[in-house]
Amino acid sequence: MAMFELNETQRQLFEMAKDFSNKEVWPKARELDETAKFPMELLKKTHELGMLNAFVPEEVGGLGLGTFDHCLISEALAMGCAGFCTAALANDLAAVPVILSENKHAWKDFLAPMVEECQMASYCVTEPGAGSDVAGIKTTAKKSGDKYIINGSKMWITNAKYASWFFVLAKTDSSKGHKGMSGFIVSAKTPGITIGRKEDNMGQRCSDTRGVTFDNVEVPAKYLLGKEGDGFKLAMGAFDRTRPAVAAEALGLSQRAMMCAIDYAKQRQAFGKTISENQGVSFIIAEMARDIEASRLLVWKAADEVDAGRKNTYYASIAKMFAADACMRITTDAVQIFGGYGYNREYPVEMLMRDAKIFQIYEGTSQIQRMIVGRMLLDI
Ligand code: CS8
Ligand code: FAD
Repeated sequence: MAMFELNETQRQLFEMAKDFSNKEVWPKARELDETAKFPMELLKKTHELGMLNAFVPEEVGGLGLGTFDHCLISEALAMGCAGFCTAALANDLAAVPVILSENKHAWKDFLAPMVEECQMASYCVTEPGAGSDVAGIKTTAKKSGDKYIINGSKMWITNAKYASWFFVLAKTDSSKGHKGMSGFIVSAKTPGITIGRKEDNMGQRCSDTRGVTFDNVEVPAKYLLGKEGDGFKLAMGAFDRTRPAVAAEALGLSQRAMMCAIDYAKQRQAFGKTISENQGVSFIIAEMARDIEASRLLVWKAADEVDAGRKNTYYASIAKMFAADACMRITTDAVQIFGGYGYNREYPVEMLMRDAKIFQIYEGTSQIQRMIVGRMLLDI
C-alpha cells in the first residue's frame, strides 16, 4: 500500500464503518453511557456487516483481515461509542494469541463459530495482584493426564459475562518465570468458572468488565496454545496487533471530540462574535487536528509494519502512547471549549473525556509503553 493513501477497498471499508457509526452508534452513545447496558444489538449489527471478528482466518471461514484494515474499523467505530468499540476489540484481543498459536483444534472449535454467529470472547491475563507486570501472575495450570487443571483469579476482564470462551494465561511451571507460562483456550461453559459483578467504571460504561475465577477448571490438553512455555510470548504478540487498534480507537474518539468542539465553537456567541473567531480558541482546535493527524500516521505505520511481517513492538507502543495521551488532551480541551456546558451531562464532551481516560491504562499503561520504547532505545 502507499503509506499515505488508502486503496479503494480500504476506503470503502472505512466509509461503510463510519456511516454505520455515525448513523447507528453515535445517536445511542449517551443512552449507553447512562444505562451502562452492554451493546449487544449494535454488536450483532456490526457482525452482520462483517466488521466483528474480522481477524478470524480465511481457513476457518473468516475474513482474515490484517491489522491495518482492522485499525480503520476501530477508528470508525470509536467515533460512535468507545465503550462499544472496546467490546468489539476485546474479541480480537482474545483471538490473536489463538491465531498466532496455529492451534487448528482451537481455530475450528472456537474461532469458526464466531463467523457464523455474533459470539464474544475475553482475554484473561490481568489479575488482582498483577497488571503491568504480566510475569507476576499467579494462576496455575497443572497437567493431569490429557487435561490441564486451572486455578486462579483474573481481574478487569472485558466481555467476561458475554464471552463464549476465554484466552487464559497461566503458569505451568512456577520455577521458570515468564518461560513457565502457557496459554489456553477455555470454554465459558466449563464447570468451576465464576464470573464476578460488573465493575462500575468511570467511562466506556457500556463495556462489560468483571473478575473471573477459575476453580479446578478442566481444560483438554488439545486446547493448550502452542507448547508449554509459549504463553507469555503469545500474550505479548497479541499486543503487537491490538495496540495499534487501541490507538486507532483513541484516534476515533479524538476525532469525535474535535467535531463536537468545532460545531460548538462556530455557534457559541461571546463578546458579540462566535468563540471560534478568537485566535485563542482556534489554536486549541488546530492543536487537536495536529495530534489527530499525527496519531493516524503512527497507527498506520504500526499496523503496516506488522502486516508486512516485521516486528512492530516499538511502533505499536509509540502509536498507543501517543494516541492515548493525545485523546486525553483533546477531550479535556473539548470540555474547555464548551465552557460550563462542557462540564454538564447534557452535552456529550464530558462523556468523551471520561471515555478517553482508560486508553492511558488498559492494553499497557502510558508508562509501560514508554518503558518498552525506552528499553529498546537504551538497551536496558
Ligand atoms: O509485561 C509486559 C507488558 O506488556 N505489560 C503490560 C501489560 C498489558 O499491556 N496488559 C494489558 C492486558 S489486556 C487489556 O488491558 C485489555 S483492554 C480491553 C480490550 C481493549 C481492546 C483491545 C512487559 C512490561 C512489556 C514485559 O516485561 P518483562 O516481564 O520485563 O518481560 P521482557 O523481559 O520484556 O520479555 C520477556 C520475554 O518476552 C518476550 N517478548 C516481550 N515482548 C514481546 C512481544 N512479542 C513477542 N515476544 C515478546 N511483543 C521477550 O523477547 C522476552 O523473551 P526472551 O526469549 O525471554 O528473551
Ligand atoms: P499497576 O500495574 O498496579 O500500575 C499502577 C500504576 O503504576 C500505573 O500508573 C502504572 O503505569 C505504574 N507502573 C507500574 N509499573 C511501572 C513501571 N515499571 N514503570 C513506571 N510506572 C509503572 N486486562 C486483561 O487481561 N483483559 C482485559 O480484557 C482487560 N480489560 C480491562 C478493562 C478495563 C476497563 C480496565 C480498567 C482494565 C482492563 N484490563 C484488562 C487490565 C489492564 O490491562 C490493567 O489495569 C493495566 O495493565 C494496568 O495494570 P494495574 O491496573 O494492575 O496497574
